[in-house]
Amino acid sequence: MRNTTVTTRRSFLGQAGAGGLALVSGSAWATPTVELPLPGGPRERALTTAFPQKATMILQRTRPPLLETPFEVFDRGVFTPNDQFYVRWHWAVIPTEIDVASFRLSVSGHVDKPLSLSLEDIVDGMPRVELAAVNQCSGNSRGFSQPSVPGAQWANGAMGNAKWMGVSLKDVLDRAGVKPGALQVRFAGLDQPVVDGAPKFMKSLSLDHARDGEVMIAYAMNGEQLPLLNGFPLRLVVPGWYSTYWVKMLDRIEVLDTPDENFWTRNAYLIPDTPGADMTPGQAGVKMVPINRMVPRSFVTSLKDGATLKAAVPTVVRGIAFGGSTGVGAVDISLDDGATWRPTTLGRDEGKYSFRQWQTEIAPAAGSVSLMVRCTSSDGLSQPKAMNWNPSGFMHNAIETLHLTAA
Ligand SMILES: Nc1nc2c(c(=O)[nH]1)N[C@H]1C(S)=C(S)[C@@H](COP(=O)(O)O)O[C@H]1N2
Ligand SMILES: [Mo]
Repeated sequence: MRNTTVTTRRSFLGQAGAGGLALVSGSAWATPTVELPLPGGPRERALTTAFPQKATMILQRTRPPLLETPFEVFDRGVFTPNDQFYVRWHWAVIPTEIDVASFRLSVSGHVDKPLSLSLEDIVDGMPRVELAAVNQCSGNSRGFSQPSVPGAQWANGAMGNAKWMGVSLKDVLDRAGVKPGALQVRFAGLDQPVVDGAPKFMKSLSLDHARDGEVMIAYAMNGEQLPLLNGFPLRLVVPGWYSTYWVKMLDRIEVLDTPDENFWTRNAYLIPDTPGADMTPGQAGVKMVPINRMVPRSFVTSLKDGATLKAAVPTVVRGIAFGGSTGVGAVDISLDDGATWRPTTLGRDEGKYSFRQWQTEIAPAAGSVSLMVRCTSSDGLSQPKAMNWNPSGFMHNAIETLHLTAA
């Protein structure tokens, strides 16, 4: 047994000994609010501290929980603290307690040797890997869709960056021995639908993707166990891909020799097969494909929209960016509605799938100022000026503009 807090069996046992966690604590709902102006939505949202292992979060929905990260958290550093990392579940039947001694991860299907792995087998018996990666919901920023679309009305806080620690999915699949003819690998967790017959949440990856050596089964984030609501004790991490594939409370891996026909892989999480997943509302005959790689994004974190700054005096502006499925090549800003752009200084590189901080100074003359920020990935992909639209509000990544006053 290794002697670290993160990985010893004792620390997992400690969690089980907590006696179970109510998903919502009894504390009062009368909470402060945060301004979250979305087109057509209420201007304000409730803040909550009622969820286990979570500090202040924006309450989008209680059951199943949808909790958004307050945006100012992203100004504090490139790693999003576990206790303010966003939360999203599809079904409300989520275990509130995991018995870490009896928990098993099964690997079955088209393999030579089906496996049933204990947490000890995984944590202490396999090579450890570590990787920083952004976890972003496909529908992050959906609340800005115009016309509006159904689904969680997220602003920009359905994303977070963590240093994930675990084992490589490839190592686990190699132990089981994938048989020739295998096509896909399907993942499922301990959560269950609320009504009989409703489709259990499951997602699949192609076999090649599952074996790329980067997809991992994580048991820790930012040096601690996963919070229950972020998938304790194990979750899939699919670097560079939207979080719908990052199955939480992972307890079942199936190797398939036929394409996965389950609802969540086949029918849900589809995007138009067009540049930027963009289409016109009501447009017919658009080919839909499963959502996959993320696209570049960047944000100002040190100033809020509507802020006033001193005219003609240098003000430091900083924020975060990510390249999507590859690294950040450059982050540029514009003070003239995108006519000209100038580079910012990038912060420390924590790896190509991580948030990266950027910083620069501006000293605008008195008057109103619009500040635009644009990330270009290391593959040369840039954020678009106009927001895309599709029926699920997926893959928003338009250039952000802050309206400021210099006085
Ligand atoms: N088991 C399970 N895993 C899941 C989901 C779920 O409903 N059940 N939702 C997925 C979606 S759509 C998102 S956006 C992420 C959210 O991860 P987080 O709650 O850790 O931020 O979990 C993914 N993994
Ligand atoms: Mo999501």
